[in-house]
Amino acid sequence: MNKRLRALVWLSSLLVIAGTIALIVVGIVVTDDHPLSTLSPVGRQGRDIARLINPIFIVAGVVFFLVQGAVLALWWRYRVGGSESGDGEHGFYEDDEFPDQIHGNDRLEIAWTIIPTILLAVISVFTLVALFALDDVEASEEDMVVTVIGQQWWWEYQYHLDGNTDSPPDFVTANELVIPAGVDVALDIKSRDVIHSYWIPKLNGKRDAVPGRSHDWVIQADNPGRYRGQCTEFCGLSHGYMKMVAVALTPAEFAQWRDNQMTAADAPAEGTAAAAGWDTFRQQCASCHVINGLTSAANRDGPDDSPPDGWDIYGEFNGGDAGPVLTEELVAGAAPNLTHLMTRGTFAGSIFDLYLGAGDHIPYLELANQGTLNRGDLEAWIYNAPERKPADADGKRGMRAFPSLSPEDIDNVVAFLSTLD
Ligand code: HEC
Ligand SMILES: [Cu+2]
Repeated sequence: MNKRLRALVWLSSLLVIAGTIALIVVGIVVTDDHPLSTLSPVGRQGRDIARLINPIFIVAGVVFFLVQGAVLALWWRYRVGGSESGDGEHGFYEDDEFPDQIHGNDRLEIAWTIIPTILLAVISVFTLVALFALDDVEASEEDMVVTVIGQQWWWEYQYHLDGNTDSPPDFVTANELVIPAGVDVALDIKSRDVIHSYWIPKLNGKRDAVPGRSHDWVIQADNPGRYRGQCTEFCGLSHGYMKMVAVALTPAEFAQWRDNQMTAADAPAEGTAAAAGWDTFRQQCASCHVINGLTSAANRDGPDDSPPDGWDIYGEFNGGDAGPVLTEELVAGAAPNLTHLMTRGTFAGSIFDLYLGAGDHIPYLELANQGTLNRGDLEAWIYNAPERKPADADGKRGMRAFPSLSPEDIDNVVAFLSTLD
């Protein structure tokens, strides 16, 4: 073997070893409080998953090092030393020399068939047990159910406090799923357009949102906190910007949040900037956005109680027996309900913070009072949303741009939105 080739072999082996070590180090660093890490679960279901994958990872790691070790050992033992250093006794061979060749080894072959079979059989038993446990999503009849609806490219949540998903929801919100800590919360996952997948890695595995179907899921968070998520089924242009947050509150805080969500908005006092903003909103925005008490889904331009054909007052398309009807026209169909916009920490598929530097420092229920509004991103969004988050060019997805709004109009609209807490 010539010198250059030998150097190459050395180099690539070193790279493999260094790469493996780097991966492990990165893995360890990343698992330490990474917002989207499934390796640091904080809920019952997340823990069940971690309890399954951690031992498998260790077994796989042992197998990896045994196999790689054997490869390296054999390579070392039978390397060709070349005439300059070869002595024939320490695994060195001359260039044209070969070790004794053998063909077949029954014991070895049976062993390396049976051992992996046993390993895989054991793993599959534990996997099935975990899968069945995760699938056990029976909620009792009266328990709250949240219908989660994916659409390009944000999430809607419809809260059914009595657990009855056949009746209209008690209230509707977007992107931030607020739940009480410490209890199982039943989700009913749907889609208004294409397939999405709901995933809050610290709380549970992912569940697909499939048009025309309804998938049960359940999540639980041990402690209050904000846990990030991401749509994990490629769903078109802005898939990467389709994020969400699960917010767990203490049961008392949750009750407070829930009661507030059920209140309707009031029209701003006459003569204020907010009133001027409401005027603009009524003309430009109410065709898509619902604000309970001020607009309805029906109201495609001004307060009105009767929804247009095929729509219910919650902005749900019901022209059909059940579920969404997919036509070319079917648009993701709805826009976020903005009644309590200011109580959320993020907006637009949770890609922007609604408050500057709020992080976890401001208690969730105090965001609207104590937070400093992220005006820059909010105003830029209202002025030209597609520039911040690409939407389909056909105008049937996402929010359109409003190039005709003057800076003053936008200030007024933001003043109006600021009243929505
Ligand atoms: C054509 C329908 C449509 C119109 C008209 C419209 N929006 Fe939107 N808006 C949307 C959709 C859809 C989203 C969600 C987009 C996303 O996150 O990708 C959205 C998102 C938003 C959000 C973020 C809400 C959240 O919780 O994430 C705000 C704020 C908003 N719009 C304000 C406005 C204002 C103000 C106007 C009027 C100037 C307006 N919208 C007009 C469709 C519309
Ligand atoms: Cu998606």
